[in-house]
Amino acid sequence: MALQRTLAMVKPDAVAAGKTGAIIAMMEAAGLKILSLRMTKLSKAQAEAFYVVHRERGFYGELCDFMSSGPIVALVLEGEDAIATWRNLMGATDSKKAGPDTVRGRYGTDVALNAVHGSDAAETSTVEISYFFPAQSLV
Ligand code: FUP
Repeated sequence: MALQRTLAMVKPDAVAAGKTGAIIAMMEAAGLKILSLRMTKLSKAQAEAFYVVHRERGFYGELCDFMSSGPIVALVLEGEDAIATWRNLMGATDSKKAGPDTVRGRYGTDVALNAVHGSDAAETSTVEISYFFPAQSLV
């Protein structure tokens, strides 16, 4: 067990559907502590930069169009094994395969419109958090 931080995002589909509050309630119920949060709208260029590791994938263009299609809510979550805790709570990438008690199972539509994002490793979480939150903004 290790105290970790992770970047979480409520994606444009879930923000537009009015599920931000319900999703944040799931985070808190899982014991994840919110260190910071903010709503913003990514430009296409910002979405492309955030997902640059996927630039060779066939879905990259659609992913970046979707992620810049409306407001998102970015959060820094902290807790014991926060990265795995949040990813388990998110559920499978394809919302259709996600468990019924997961965020994607409840609020996602498919593999593209999947409601939430979470960092996948400690190294990426540091980079992803700094993308949205300057160090001094973390409570
Ligand atoms: P995850 O870590 O579960 O968010 O999934 P990935 O890092 O593999 O993918 C990042 C995002 O790319 C997903 F959230 C949605 C999008 N994606 C697709 O649109 N189609 C795919 O086949 C795979 C991923």
